[in-house]
Parts: sequence; C-alpha cells; structure tokens
Amino acid sequence: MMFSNTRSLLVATALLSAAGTAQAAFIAGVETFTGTTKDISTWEDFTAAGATISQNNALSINTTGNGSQEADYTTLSQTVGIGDTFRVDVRPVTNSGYYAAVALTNNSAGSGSRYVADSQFIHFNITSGSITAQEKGGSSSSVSSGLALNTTYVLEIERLSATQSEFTVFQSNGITTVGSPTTLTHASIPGGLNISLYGVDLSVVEFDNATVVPEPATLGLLGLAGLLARRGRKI
Ligand SMILES: [Ca+2]
Repeated sequence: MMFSNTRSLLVATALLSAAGTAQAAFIAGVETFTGTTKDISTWEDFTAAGATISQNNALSINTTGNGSQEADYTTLSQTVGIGDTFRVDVRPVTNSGYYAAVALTNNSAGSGSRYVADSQFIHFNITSGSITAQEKGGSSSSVSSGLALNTTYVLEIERLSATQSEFTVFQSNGITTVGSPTTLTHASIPGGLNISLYGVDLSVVEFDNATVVPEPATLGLLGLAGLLARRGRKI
C-alpha cells in the first residue's frame, strides 16, 4: 500500500489528479452510478440470456434467470495503468456459491466469447466461501475467507508493475482490511487495463463507487505543475 487507507484521501487525490481528463461516467476518476440511466457510451453492457444489468445509484448485476453464464459491465476507455490503484464497493445480495468477480482486462469488449478468447486479465474471484486473486488461467491466491450477504466490502487492486498486482479487501469503511493483502505475480500486462464488473451463476451483486487513483508519481508531477503555476502568477 502506497496510500493511506482512507476513502477520503483516495477520493481527494482522484479529484486533484483527474480534473480535465474525466469522462462522462467517471467524474474525476470516480463512477458513482448516479441515477437510473446506464452510461453505455463509456461502459459496455453484456448480458447473457436471462441476466440483467440495471442502475439505481449503484450497479446491480442479476443472473438469477441464468444458470451458468455471466453478465458483465466493462469500461470502454477508462483504464487502470501500471502504478494506478482501482477500488470498488461490492455488495453481494444473493448467490448460489460462485457469484461475482472484479477484473482488470485488456479487452474492453463485454462479450463473453471475446473476453475469454482475446483478453489477458487479473481478477478478484468472489464466492460465498472466499475471495481469491487470480490471473486468467492461473492458480488462485486467497485474499479473504467468507463473505456476508447484504454487506458492503471495498475491493482494491493496485498495479505494482506489469507483472505484480496487490489485492486487498476492506470493510465498508475502506480502512479495516478483511483477510490479508495478497500480491499476485502474473504474466506481463504492460498497458492500461479496462475495468470489468460481473456477476454469474444465479447471483445478484451490486457495485458502487468505482475509483481509479493514479500512481503517486503522476500525483507528484501534477503537484509540481500546480506549484510552478502559482510561482508563475507571482512573477
Ligand atoms: Ca452510487
């Protein structure tokens, strides 16, 4: 962890650093899923038959009408680069065992077939018994065990390098860890990764407050730019 584990600091740093680059759905690096209208100009909505994705000040993925296929909501252009940190609130509502995941993927398409065939990804695997960190096709590493339904958790992935990422689960306060932070070593993924939120296998899961925090080096440069700008005004 390179940041203090406070939600307010993460939001503040996102606000400071992302001004001017925010996209429609992500305002200053934070997507709060405000309102009831999904923003499919910046997210791609993929639902298998019987599954639904809806928004009501949070994003709800419901696969209770679908036995085994996923539904996912994936950013089209908002990405998480090396050194960046991604956080999202997750609230499991119903499940039948395995039910959700949070992935960073190099394929912006939400389609299940393209996702599997073309992408490289790392993800949190969320089940009623455990939360694990895993790369596509790799072995899983335990991050925490057990999840209570109708309880909010904060899941964080920090991209330490092209080949290492740190996975941490927090209680809803964003401070207290649940289980132990886990560093996953994986195949090299050098570029920015799209964010994919998904549910599967007769589950209902809600997501909120998706937040991308730039790497500290970027924050430092922006701070320096601000300082220079202030000095310029004085001169
Ligand atoms: Ca919200």
